[in-house]
Amino acid sequence: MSLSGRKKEKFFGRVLELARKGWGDTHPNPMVGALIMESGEIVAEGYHQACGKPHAEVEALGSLGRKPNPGAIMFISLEPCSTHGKTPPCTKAILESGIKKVFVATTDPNPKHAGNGFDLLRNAGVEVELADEPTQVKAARLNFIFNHNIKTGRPLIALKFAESANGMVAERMGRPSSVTGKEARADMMHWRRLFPAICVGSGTVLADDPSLTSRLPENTWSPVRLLVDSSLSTLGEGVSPRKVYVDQFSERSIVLTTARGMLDSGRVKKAKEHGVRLIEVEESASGGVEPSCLPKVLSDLSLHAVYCEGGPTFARSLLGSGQVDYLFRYRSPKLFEGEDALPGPGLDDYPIREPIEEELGEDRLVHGFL
Ligand code: AOF
Ligand code: ZN
Repeated sequence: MSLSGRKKEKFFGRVLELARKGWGDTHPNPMVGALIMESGEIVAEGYHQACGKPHAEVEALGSLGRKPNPGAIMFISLEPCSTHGKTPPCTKAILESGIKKVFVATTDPNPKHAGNGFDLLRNAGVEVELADEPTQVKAARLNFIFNHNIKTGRPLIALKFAESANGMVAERMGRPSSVTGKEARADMMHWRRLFPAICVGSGTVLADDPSLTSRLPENTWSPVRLLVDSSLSTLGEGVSPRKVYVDQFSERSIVLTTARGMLDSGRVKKAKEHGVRLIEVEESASGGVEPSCLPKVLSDLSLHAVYCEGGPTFARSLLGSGQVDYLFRYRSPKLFEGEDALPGPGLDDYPIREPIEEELGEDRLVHGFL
């Protein structure tokens, strides 16, 4: 049975939708979706729910609950794995199922599998067809965190920044201004849910007392919250307890500080009282936390990616140290033209590679690699 281009597009669209059901839950694994089609109809679906759990292909075969009919076709958003990891190889499951035709959206960049899954299936007589170029690009981009991890062996550091049309962050220093509208803010919540960690500087914790959670209509979730605070100022005397230290997710808050911060016994004691963990890292030449410590801190905590937010000082220090792999740049049509307007980190100096542009209400988002 041959499938029309439109049908293929529809089924590839569906496996990508299924893959996205694992949004934020699969690290360090990729998000993957799979479906089984018989006589032009979808008869089973599955997706990878979490690392250590069955892969999408196995989920789809399991949900069918019987052997696929002769002529059944499988669509998968990623090349099936070919070796034993935490779970058995999907190529084996496909061969045992008797499925003779597989459509795949993109190859697995994991060197253990890249291309091997295709070879193994083809050598066993299974027809394998790769999606067209735009679908391949879309499917690969969905797993930009996994791809970065597997190719570089490093966590992915992303920076989010929202600015006015003339590159300002606030109308006035020390007073948070609303830069973007509700659509952009909802989008940020969605990205917060993808990343296993979020990171801000002490200035933001002091000025805004943010919760740094992902508040979505279906639930509120908290990434690991990394708070960069060289002198533990957020735990200072007279500072009322910040939300990140006392809310229901406080055990997910970790402060990155310096030897100087650790010398302040009163502040260290306060951290202990809140049950908040402190990690001592290197001090930069300017007396802050050295931004280049971030990849190691993340790796030590088994965090594969971080979503950095916060003010222009923090953003500038991260960008300046060359630590940012991926940028989310939100721009509002507003102009903050007053004399007191607070300038952003000068993002025009950081061109975005492979940009994706989105319209969010009145605002625009461009995101991509640096
Ligand atoms: C697939 N389908 O749903 C996923 C795949 O340790 P394991 O057994 O979970 O294997 C993890 C690797 O398998 C991961 O690094 C990636 O290359 C691939 N992920 N492959 O066929 C899936 N999640
Ligand atoms: Zn697999």
